[in-house]
Amino acid sequence: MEEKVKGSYTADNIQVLEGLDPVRKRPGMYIGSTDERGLHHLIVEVVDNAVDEALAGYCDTCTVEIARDGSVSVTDNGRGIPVDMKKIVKNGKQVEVSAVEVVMTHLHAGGKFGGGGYNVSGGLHGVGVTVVNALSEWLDVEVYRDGKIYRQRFNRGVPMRDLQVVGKTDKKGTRVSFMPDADIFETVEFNYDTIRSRLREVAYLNKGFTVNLIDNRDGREKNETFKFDNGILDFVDYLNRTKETIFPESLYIEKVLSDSEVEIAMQYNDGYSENIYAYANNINTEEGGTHLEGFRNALTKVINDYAHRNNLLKDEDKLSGEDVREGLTAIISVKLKNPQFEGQTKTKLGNSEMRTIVSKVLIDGFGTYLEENPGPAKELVLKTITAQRARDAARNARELTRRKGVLESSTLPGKLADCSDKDPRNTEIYIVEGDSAGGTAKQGRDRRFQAILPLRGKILNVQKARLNKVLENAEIKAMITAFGCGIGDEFDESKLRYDKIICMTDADVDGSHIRILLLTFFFNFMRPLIEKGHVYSAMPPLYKISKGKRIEYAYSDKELAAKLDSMGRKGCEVQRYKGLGEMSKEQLWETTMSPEHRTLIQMTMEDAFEADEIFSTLMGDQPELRRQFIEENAKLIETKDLDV
Ligand code: 0RA
Repeated sequence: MEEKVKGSYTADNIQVLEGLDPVRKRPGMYIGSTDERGLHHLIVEVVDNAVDEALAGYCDTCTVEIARDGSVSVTDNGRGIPVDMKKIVKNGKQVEVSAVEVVMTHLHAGGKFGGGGYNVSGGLHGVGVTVVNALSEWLDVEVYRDGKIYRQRFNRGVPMRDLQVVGKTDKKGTRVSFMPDADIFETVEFNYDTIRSRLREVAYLNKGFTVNLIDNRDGREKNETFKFDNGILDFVDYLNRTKETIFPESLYIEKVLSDSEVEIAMQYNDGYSENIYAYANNINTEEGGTHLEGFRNALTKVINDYAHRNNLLKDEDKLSGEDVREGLTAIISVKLKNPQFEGQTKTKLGNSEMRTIVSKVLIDGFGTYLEENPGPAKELVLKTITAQRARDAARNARELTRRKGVLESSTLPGKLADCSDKDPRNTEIYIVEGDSAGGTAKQGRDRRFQAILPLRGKILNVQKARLNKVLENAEIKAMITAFGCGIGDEFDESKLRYDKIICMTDADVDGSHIRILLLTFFFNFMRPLIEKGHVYSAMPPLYKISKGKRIEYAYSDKELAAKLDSMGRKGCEVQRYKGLGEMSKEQLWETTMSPEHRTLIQMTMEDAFEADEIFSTLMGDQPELRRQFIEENAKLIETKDLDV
């Protein structure tokens, strides 16, 4: 290696480039997408390597730092990527390069040399840190190992020179710093909150593991640490923090069975929704899979068995899965050797043995809990029996409504101004607050592809209401008929009449409430709408700034100040919109409805989940709590700048 001088790398470069070329050519195949989601996935890939080290017992801390230049570094105190020399074949010749370089430039080389254990890294797309390297303008890797600091730099996946020893250290671990490649990604600006929520999840899923997040960008300096000694148990308590719970303490079951590790945390609350989150090797298996099936089957069995044995339920009666999951918050986290991920987004666990394993663990752990805690056990069974009765009543009500032709009626609601294009791939529907804004929107829209549905006032708080009440609500009925896709079990995406469902509300507290209520309604009754990315929020501007012929719009006080500065304050006239209804149809089109100029925000499951959680508090009658929530959830509610 010694006689290797700078420049002699050229031949190898071509080889390496070829090796990572597929990644740069089709980034979507490796990280899902090149939008903001894909961008943030880069961080996840590196963090997952640290988690692997933690799972193997070598690492307890990971620090993610956003640098002032917008690059990100991920530091862990694991073993450090191995630095020994490896023989590999390049251009038909055998050469020696460091293991660090092999890991960084060869897809699947990250596959830990030897060693059992469960790996989370390279999980979702099977590639890990190599892909981050391929998709970064530059990447610096530093390894702390055997008392030395090693460093290597890559540009767009190509090593600039061999791995170097650059100093001494008594630390151990790895630091990977990278600048995402702007040629690849639609945006290279990292979002603190997006990173934060994933890191918090990682910390919940790996009890005792410390995750630090530091933002060093100018004006955005921030620093947080996540560490949960009780792991997913803390997660369940967090999810239930605003709710009344049934068990005195949340339940935690942990067991290693047939080489797989199963962790379950659960608690019932007095609400009606079911919130079960299943993970496999730290990956959120959004499409479910065998572990979730095992859990569900076992839950139904355990509760029915207990109820029958204790004469709480007649022999011939049976509680359904839905009944026993009403008000349940649960996290199922499994770790296994060779996870098989299936499904559209590769987030469905396929290993059939997990069905039996999880089922056994739950029957054993939860069965024992019920036997040992007759008080809470009885309360739970009575709750599920109530749920069953209510469900029967709701089913009858639904039958009734259906017969009346409300759900599947072909007559669209009178308030709906439909669009002329009937191809749902091209169309969108604006849900607008109030008749006055609705009127303007109807006049301002492009009627070929934009439909308008005005809502009168606030829609029903669906979380606290049962199905039959929900279906009686006029605003909700109007939405169901307009969308055409049905609700709940009968939801059918192929019948959806619009591609985009856009909530257009005022930029004030009431507007936020309505948006949160809408989101909660979709979350509880039409969840796939959010999961499939059909739901958006349109942001109307708060201010119009005119100077002579020039007109600008600002969406916050901050932006107003910035725009005024850039336009030169003199001679600027500022108009503050109190509501959508105050805008002219031209202004509404120009700022909020024209696909060319508008800012649409896609609503994510994360948004919906937060909305579902916080809205009960928002709609409650405690103004102080309400104010506090609005402040804390400014991102979601976007009213922070508005002195509520
Ligand atoms: C390959 C093998 C081993 C560890 C790693 C890679 C590793 C990669 C990354 C990426 C970020 N942090 C990391 N930490 C470790 C096993 C190490 C050994 O056997 O000594």
